[in-house]
Amino acid sequence: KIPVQSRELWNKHKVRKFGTAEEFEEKFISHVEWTLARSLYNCDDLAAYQATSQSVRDNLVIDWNKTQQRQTARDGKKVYYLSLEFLMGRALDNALINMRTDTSSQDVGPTDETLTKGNTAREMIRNAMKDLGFKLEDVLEQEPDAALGNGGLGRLAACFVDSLATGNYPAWGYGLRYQYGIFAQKIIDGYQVETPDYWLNFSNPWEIERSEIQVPINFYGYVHRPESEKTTTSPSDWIGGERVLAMAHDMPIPGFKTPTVNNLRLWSAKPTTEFDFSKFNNGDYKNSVEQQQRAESITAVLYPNDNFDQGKELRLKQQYFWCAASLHDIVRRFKKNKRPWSEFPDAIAIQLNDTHPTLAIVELQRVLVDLEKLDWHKAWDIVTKTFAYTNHTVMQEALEKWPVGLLGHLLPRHLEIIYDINWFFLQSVEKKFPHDMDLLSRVSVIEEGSQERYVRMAFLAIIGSHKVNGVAELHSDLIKSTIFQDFVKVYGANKFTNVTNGITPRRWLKQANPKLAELISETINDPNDDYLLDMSKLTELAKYAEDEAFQKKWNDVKQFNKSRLADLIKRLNNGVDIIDRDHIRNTLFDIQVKRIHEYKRQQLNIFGVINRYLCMKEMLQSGSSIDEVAERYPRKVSIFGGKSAPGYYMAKLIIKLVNSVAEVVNNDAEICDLLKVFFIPDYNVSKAEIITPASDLSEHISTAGTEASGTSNMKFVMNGGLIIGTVDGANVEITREIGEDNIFLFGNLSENVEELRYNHQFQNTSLPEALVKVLNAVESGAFSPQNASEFRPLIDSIKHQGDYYLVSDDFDSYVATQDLVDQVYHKDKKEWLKKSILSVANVGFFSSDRCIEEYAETIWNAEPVKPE
Ligand code: GPU
Repeated sequence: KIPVQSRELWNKHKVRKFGTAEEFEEKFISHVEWTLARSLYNCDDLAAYQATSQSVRDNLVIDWNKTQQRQTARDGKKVYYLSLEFLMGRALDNALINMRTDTSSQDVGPTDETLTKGNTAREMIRNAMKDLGFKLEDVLEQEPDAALGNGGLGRLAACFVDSLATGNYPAWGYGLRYQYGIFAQKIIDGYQVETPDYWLNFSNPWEIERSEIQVPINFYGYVHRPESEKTTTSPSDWIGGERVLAMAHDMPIPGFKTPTVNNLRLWSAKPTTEFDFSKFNNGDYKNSVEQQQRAESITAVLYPNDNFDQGKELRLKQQYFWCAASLHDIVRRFKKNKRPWSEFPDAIAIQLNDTHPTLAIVELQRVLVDLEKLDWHKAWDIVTKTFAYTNHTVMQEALEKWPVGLLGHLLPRHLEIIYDINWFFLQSVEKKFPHDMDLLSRVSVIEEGSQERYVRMAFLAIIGSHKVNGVAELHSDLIKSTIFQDFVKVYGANKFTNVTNGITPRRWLKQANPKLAELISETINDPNDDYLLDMSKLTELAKYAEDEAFQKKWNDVKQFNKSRLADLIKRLNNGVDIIDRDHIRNTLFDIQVKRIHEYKRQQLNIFGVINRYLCMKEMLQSGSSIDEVAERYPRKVSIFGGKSAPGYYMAKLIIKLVNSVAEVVNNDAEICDLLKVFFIPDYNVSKAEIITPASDLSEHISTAGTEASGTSNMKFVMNGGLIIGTVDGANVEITREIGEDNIFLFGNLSENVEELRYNHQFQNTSLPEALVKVLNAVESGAFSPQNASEFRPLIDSIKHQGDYYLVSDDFDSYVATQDLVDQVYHKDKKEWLKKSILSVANVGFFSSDRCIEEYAETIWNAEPVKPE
């Protein structure tokens, strides 16, 4: 504590944010000299990126400190978002956009008042950088993505922390600081090759290492119960066997147009400083040191699976390490206020992003019972009022379950607690539904298999939470009628709710699509971009949907973005330009970028492309002119991108097929560049920022009932792209919001999926003619002349293995809908542009700000802490 008489001196030297270009320049240069120990003579783009980031970070840290003080003083309910993945992407441009504040009472930092009219903090820095000899765009390119996530689930967490800060919620994210994020994808000879993601190679200016915050975490060992304590529900001692330290790294999360800067705390594993002297004395110094170094492996790498549970011990270790460290932190902060334990759920809400943090439920129960000596039932009441759980999938292979043996070995005390939680739960079920043994075994946290018993993490998460939510309406209905049906019976339907996903318009509109953002703010007369906080303002655009002058401007923006993507593709294609720039306005950019998964059906897309190609060739063979072909199959570029899990054979084969088709189609002179195919390697957040604004059409074509929500569908719509999609996930609500005239829906509905699958298994279903031709071409080696059988497994899955994802059932309707897309795009541009404008006008619902407000009101009961 600083003595009162010293405080005056502190205040005299109070740190200040930069507010003007000149102040920024001064900061920048001092960081070049002092932080980087460089100078005018050796400051390259990378150094400029680092000095800029350090300068911006200085501003953020001032607000970060004030925010934390304010939130502590106000003592409102705090929200903790636990996620094993935060797919943040780059931070600098986002910080520049969010930096401007509205409050003129802030004596420092760029505000609407200190900036020239219509200017932004980003513009100010751009100009300053130019004066310093740099181009902002080139400097921004230096930043590696923070790629601590696989796909939608991780990106959702990133959008959420942005909206939490923007909405001034006292909220922290908790995650892991992986040394390697999701692997970098290289495409070699058409195959995916994984290489490590060295994102921390150069120092990371966006993290603040809190070396003073180190939490000891135990694994293994055994449980000791004092003689006086007879049962497992009474306080017990867990004598841990292995100990590592969790060290905190904080990332400041700035809100948009608010001085609120929240915290994302990521843990990394370090060896303890306790030394094993017995080993040392045995002369086993080297071994002892090596064992300690292994601690670091816990946070070495992100598991690269999406929608799939692999069940590896190290993954379970990661989960406990992270849950235990985060809870320790949360409990420590709560205890400072000396409030009674019963008020814990009034002070704290913890949201579980999928089942990955389910052990936090067990850990809090352990802390309360074993360490704080609370009565079991009082403790459990606190636990269940604190947690809420978000489910992101209904697919069996993605639902986490851990072998009892493995869990009990790693966490012996936790397994006891899980058994007790289950025992009390089953007792309550038995009371409500006497003698229903089937029900008891169906809802038990323990799955009794013939071989091994498993802990079902989703069931544990439901039992330990007061709310369970799905991520889109259809999905939230589906979890109630399928995987969690029995729990609806046990708890009633009110425990289950829906919060439809959202995305942050700051990154996905303003940052990714500056031209569109500019056109919007100019058109709706909103020079300070307030629409980014209140997306209902976008409905103003509807007035101009058929305005020809406006349509032209709208289209010009799209063409600009398409050129930007074409440049990227050229660069990724070793400088070879496959897109004819003279015809770019009449070339439909058809994009599917997301993780490669059979359920997402990239195979349906590429089969559609092959069909188109075969039809074009057929026309030519039967004597049609190229103009006639172009009339029927107008210009199109089919763009794919996405990573496959390294061990996912079928997904990798799909990638190879796309690349093989590209090779043939792109080099077929006969079709005169009317069709092009490209696979964008290493799809990530920063590439998505270029790709998304450039789409005319994007594909969201999962088998109905399999995609919980999807979020890239929202991003594409927000950028004026139209969608071809199935009646699945958030596509349903997108249709409702933007109107069914403005989306191209096709395919079977989720209620028919079961029957269709049954038919494939037990009926002789025939394949559509067009699909047969496609499969025959693939089988003949048309795209793999050296190895005709290469794609056999893909064909077999449809022809002989029950076509689980119903590619054949949706094929004809997919192709017909693609024909309709061509019709509108090429024959009725005005209609197309109208659809595009109306889509953006009505996309407001899908802002993650709305989504966070719903969580706050219906699940957390938390309120914003507004800055004065
Ligand atoms: N999702 Br489960 C992932 O990205 N990874 C996962 O392991 C699981 C779900 C996705 C869903 O597939 C997607 O539909 C949803 O939009 C997203 O989570 C966010 O809720």
